[in-house]
Amino acid sequence: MVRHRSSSSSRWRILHPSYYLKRPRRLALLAIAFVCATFLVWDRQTLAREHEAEISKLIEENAQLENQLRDLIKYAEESGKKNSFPKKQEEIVQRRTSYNDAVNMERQIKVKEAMLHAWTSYEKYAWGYDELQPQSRSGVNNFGGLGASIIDSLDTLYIMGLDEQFQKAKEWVTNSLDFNKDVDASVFETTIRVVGGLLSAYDLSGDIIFLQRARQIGDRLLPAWNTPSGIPYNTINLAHGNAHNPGWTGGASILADSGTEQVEFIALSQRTGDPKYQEKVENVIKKLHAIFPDDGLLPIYINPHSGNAETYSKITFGAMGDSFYEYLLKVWIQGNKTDAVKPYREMWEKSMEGLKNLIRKSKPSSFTYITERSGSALIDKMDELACFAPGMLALGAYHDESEKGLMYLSLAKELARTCYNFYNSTQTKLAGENYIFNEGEDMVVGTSWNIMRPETVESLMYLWRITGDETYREWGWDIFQAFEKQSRIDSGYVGLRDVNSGEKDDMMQSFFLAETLKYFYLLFSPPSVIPLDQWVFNTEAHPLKITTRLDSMQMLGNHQFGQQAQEVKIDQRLRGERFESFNRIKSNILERGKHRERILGRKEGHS
Ligand code: DMJ
Repeated sequence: MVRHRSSSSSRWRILHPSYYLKRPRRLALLAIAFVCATFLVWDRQTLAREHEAEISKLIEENAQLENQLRDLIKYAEESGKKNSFPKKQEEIVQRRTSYNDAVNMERQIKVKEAMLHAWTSYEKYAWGYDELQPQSRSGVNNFGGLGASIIDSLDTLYIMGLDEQFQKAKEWVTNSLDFNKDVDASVFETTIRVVGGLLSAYDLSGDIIFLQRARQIGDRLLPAWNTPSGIPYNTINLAHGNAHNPGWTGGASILADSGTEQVEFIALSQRTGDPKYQEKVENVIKKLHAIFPDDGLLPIYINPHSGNAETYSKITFGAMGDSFYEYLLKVWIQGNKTDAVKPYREMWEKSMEGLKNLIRKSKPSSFTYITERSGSALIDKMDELACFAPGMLALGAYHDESEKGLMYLSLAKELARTCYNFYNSTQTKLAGENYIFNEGEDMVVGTSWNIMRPETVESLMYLWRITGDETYREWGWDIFQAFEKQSRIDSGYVGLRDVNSGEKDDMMQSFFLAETLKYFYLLFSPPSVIPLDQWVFNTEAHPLKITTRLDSMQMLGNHQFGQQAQEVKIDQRLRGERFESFNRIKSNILERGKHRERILGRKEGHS
């Protein structure tokens, strides 16, 4: 025991300074060991620093190479312009964006954060209502009390990967959504927001509850088409099914309100196997085809009894006309461009010929704009709503590899420049509701409010995807920043009463979440996120899968074997297709996430 204690105390002696003072050689050895260790650590740090410098040099070189590659692609595009059709250009964009694109990734994240802010504000102050009034921090029902903001947001949440929020919205749709409302609802608004939103959620997630719900509301809307001509009444009581037109139209049906249900109701038939929805809405187009003028431009009022156009009413690509023209093109795309849907494309092309006659140039800056027509007189006024047209033209070009397609694309580019200037020319950098074109002063704001509409951003998204020109993304970023500056408040996003004074209103429109923020997000995403050759967006920006179209007879045949069986069959087919494309989208998003982490990791390493 004694021996043990003494050996252990002798071991600890080496830690005492007096031990070394008595042994100078050991002290010297210790000093040398200390110097060597310090040198080693210092050397490793130097190595790490050199390594970092090398990495940043490599990143720089990589960026230079990317620039060179972009120039080369641009050069190839320029030199092959005559034969380079939009589709090929989208492939170029695809390749290009697979390279490091940190700026757009950061922008995409900012947009996602904006969506989260809008959504959580709605969740906190207006859950279950149609829309949020951010200043009063309360909800309001403008669309029959169907929770329009929730349904309009489903696909945006899904695409942005906001899974928790999507699940909560789905639970609400499953357990709380009630269509049995004794209120007059707009057939058009309910179709594009609710039917469209639910079908898109179904196509994206594959969850049958969304299809069931879409079918329930579709059934409640159907009586609106029971008119002598088949042109629908635009308002319907959701509980009782009695339909009529609003008093202010003088009994007429509105062109856009009657010709913008085709994409949704055709999709509903295709997915349920029940032809009744598609028959009602296609009959409308047949009736309009019968009165279609040579220039393809219809007045905004149609008589639901005679089926004739009210020729006293104006012709416009803005309010009340707009999406009728959009759907002629989109039904053709949705139907896989087959013979069954060819008449839609033909009608659309006719309308585009008519559109050319409405085109004028401003003075002095030569901005291309779309006039309105009353009788034979052209009115030099353009709605911001008409800024969907550049996107529509570009989409038409994307699906038409001919000289005509290039003409559409070139008109689209000119109009997009005008629409961007609607934003860029105001004090707040947000566009007014419409513009008057006066000789000598280009454009001046007419109606001065901005309700955070999506049309310009929508067109920028199409144009960027189809041409690969980064200018469209830069313009979009300018507009996004203006919304952040002018419209964002603690409790959501609001519109402006006046785009020059910046005075705010008290409304967060559901289309801000459905469309404006979704199109911003897609503008900064690679084109593989909801690719244009596989999806078609309804007019409320709800993407629907392009599927091989069954005609009514095929559906009826299938129907006899049992509606439920057909639903399951179609559901399985769609699920297969969805799986395939969503696996692609998901892996793309995952890849981008990893890429971003790597970049951020590098950045942190540098600071
Ligand atoms: C949306 O409801 C749709 O885009 C519709 O086609 C036009 N109006 C709003 C957005 O501005």
